[in-house]
Amino acid sequence: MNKRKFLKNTLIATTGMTVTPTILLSSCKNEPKKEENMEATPASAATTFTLPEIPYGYTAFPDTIDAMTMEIHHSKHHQGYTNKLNAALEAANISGKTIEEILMMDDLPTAIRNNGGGFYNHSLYWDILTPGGAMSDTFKAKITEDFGSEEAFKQQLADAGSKRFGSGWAWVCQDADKKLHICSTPNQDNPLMKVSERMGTPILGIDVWEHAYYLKYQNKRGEYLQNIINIINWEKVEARMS
Ligand code: MN3
Repeated sequence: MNKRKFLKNTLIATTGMTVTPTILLSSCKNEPKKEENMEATPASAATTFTLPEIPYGYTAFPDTIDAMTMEIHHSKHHQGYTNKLNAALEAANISGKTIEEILMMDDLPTAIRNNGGGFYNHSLYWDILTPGGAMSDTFKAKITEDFGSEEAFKQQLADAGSKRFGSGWAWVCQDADKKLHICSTPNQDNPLMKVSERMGTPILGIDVWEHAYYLKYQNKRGEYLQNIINIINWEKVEARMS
């Protein structure tokens, strides 16, 4: 999976001393900061994930997702999942793993399942939106091969979101055999988790929690889904394929 440009991880020592943040654009891995003087890094130093920035800002999609929804969703909901994930990792004494490695663990503790899922899912969601995106001919050929047509692919994706009872996510994933499929998970679960009905590598995720659309769409989740498909960054989705 292409993890580049996905997450920025800031590393903070937990001794009460905040070290200079290190931005790791090339990796999701929350390794301890490597100091020139290794003695400066306590052996017990835990690491934390940080909220990724939204490069296009909160006002990028006035016709699709209103600015207030964007701001609350990112600065409150996503920040909340991030904070609670960090607290849960510290409590469980888990460090030195990528978020993907964490989510693929056996017997995921509930707090890490919910908040780690929330951190990962929203990071993906922001990353694969854009004010203007188009599918490459290569990607169109791929979805035509795997779903029959571009229209069938988009309809299946919208159906996965609209048929999800309660809160959850709609996904496009890649199987080990490279084939794409669409699925849905409840709550903040995702297809990396061993509890999911169908595992796979997510390349696109759409949030269908009411907090993602309710201010603009109220109960019309289907309308939100039809519209959000028009602001997908297909180049980034394609780049996530292996
Ligand atoms: Mn959400």
